[in-house]
This record gives sequence, structure tokens and C-alpha cells, in this order.
Amino acid sequence: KGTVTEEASVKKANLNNCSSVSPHLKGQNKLVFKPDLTLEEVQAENPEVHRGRYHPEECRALQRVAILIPHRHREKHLLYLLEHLHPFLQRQQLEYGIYVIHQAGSKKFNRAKLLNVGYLEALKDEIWDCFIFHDVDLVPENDLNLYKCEDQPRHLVVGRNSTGYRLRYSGYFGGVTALSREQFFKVNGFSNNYWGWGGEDDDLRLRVELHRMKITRPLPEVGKYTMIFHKRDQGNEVNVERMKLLHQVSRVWRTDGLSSCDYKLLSVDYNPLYVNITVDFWSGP
Ligand code: UD2
Ligand code: MN
Repeated sequence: KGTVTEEASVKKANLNNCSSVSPHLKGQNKLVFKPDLTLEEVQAENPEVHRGRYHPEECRALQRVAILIPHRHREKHLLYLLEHLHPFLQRQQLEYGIYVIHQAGSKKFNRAKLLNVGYLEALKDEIWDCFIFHDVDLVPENDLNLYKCEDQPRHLVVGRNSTGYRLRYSGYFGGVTALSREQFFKVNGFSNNYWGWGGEDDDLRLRVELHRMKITRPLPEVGKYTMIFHKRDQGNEVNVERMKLLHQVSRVWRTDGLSSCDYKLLSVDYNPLYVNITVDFWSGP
């Protein structure tokens, strides 16, 4: 008679693959944001999530997906996102882990570099197949918007409440994107040089296009998000260098990215609903 862990791994090995369309999907959902929501309540609603991770028991997930969320001083937004994202991903029958990458200190915010850190650190836990780069304030409204990777990079936000659910401009690649481990590695990740607001998403689009990949999107009625209202944060002022940086992508992508991402890792905490990675950056304005 085998041990409990042997039985568990035999059980996992014998599972059938999950079907390509999960039976639990509900489509468009009306989002409610309760003003007095607490982390304890969200934890109680998600007893099957441990150390930020989940896998379906009834079948073998098609992909292992890491959700990477850049963060500083947006605790309430994070709470709402966790509340909605866990059940959303579970309805999609994915194996997933949620990582929050927190920038310590009060230097200019660097969203792109935080996401590079998330990719590098998450791969120390697990060889994730797919990475979702996710703003903390964007909540998906429709679970037919699948959080998995395809043979081309995907932009999952077609529209959001504040812009009448229309694409902001052609080529727009901000908010929430999905790239496989290989796709992101091939473009050397994000640039590390965008401090403050703007440009880093266009830079990633240019990297993707330089590698002759083609961005795909869900249908407009599926790629719908609610952005929780906010003002521009302190420490994330508009980056006036961004146009200059965008002109040099083809020259610098090889040396500026995952391959040159240096950071001071302050802590990795395995909380029940997410892994919190806190980093400090040396350089920057
Ligand atoms: C847009 C893009 C975003 C990014 C940004 C320019 C959409 C829907 N989103 O967002 O992907 O390209 O422009 O940089 O088009 N954050 C913090 N703390 C801070 C500052 C930022 O946590 O102090 C994080 C947080 O995850 C936030 C994200 O960075 O969602 C983007 O910052 P934003 O929400 O202020 O910028 P926004 O809404 O214009
Ligand atoms: Mn925002």
C-alpha cells in the first residue's frame, strides 16, 4: 500500500486532460466591488488555493499559467482583483499561480522591470508554460476571455468601461497581455529603462513585431474589463523620455531586458492567495 503522497501523484498522472472548453464558464459577469471587503473573506472563499496556487482536481490542466501583477500602494485594487481572479481562473480549469511584484521605496515606478523580475522569480518555483502580465486595477468581466497562451502573443484587453470598451489605438498592447515562456524569452522580455508612466507597453509590442510575431485579441464582447477608478500615482509621473526610448528598440532589445535585469530581492512571501515578491532597484531617476 502506497503512501498518501504516492497515491496523490498516481491520481494526478491518471487524470484525463481538461477539455478545451471548460464546462464551468459563465460568460459575461456583473462585477460588484464591496467597499468593506477584507482579505480574510477572500481567503475564506478560496479554500483550495494554497501559496497562491491552484490546480483542478477533476482533470489535468492544459497549461500552467503564472499571473504577474506589478504593484505599489494599490492594496484595495489588489484585494478586488484577487477576489475576482481566483474564481475566474478556476472556472477556466487552469493550473495557476498568482505573483505580486512589489516595488519597495519611493523611486519612480518601473512596471516593465517589475514584470521581468516576476518572470525570472516565478520560474524558480515552476516551469510555467504561460505568463499573464496584469495591471492590478483591471478586472476581467467575461470568463470566455481565456488566460492561456497561444502560438502568438495575446492582448487580452480589447476595451474597458472608461473608454466605452473600445480599443484605445491600433497596436495598443497595455493592461493585460499573455505570452508563453518561449515568446517572452525570445524578445528578451520588457525593457528595464522605462521609469514612470507610459511607453513600456509599446516597447514590448515593437519587440514582438521585430520577431515577426503577430498579436491576437479576443472578440470585443469577450475582451471586456472594468478598470477600478484611480488617479495617476505619486512616483509614476509621465515618462518624458518614452518617445526617445521607443526609437531605439531595434538597436537595444538584445542587451536591455531579461538578460540585464538586475534587482535587489528583499523578500518572497508565500501568502495563502498570492506570492509576494518585494524588490528594490538600484538605478533609475
Ligand atoms: C496604462 C496601461 C498599463 C501601462 C500604463 C503605462 C491600460 C489599461 N493600462 O495604465 O498597462 O502600460 O498605462 O505605464 O491601458 N502601479 C502600481 N502603483 C503605482 C503605479 C502603478 O501598482 O504607483 C501598477 C498597477 O498594477 C497599475 C499599473 O502599474 O495598474 C499601471 O499604472 P496605472 O494604472 O497608473 O496606469 P494606466 O491606468 O494609465
Ligand atoms: Mn490603471
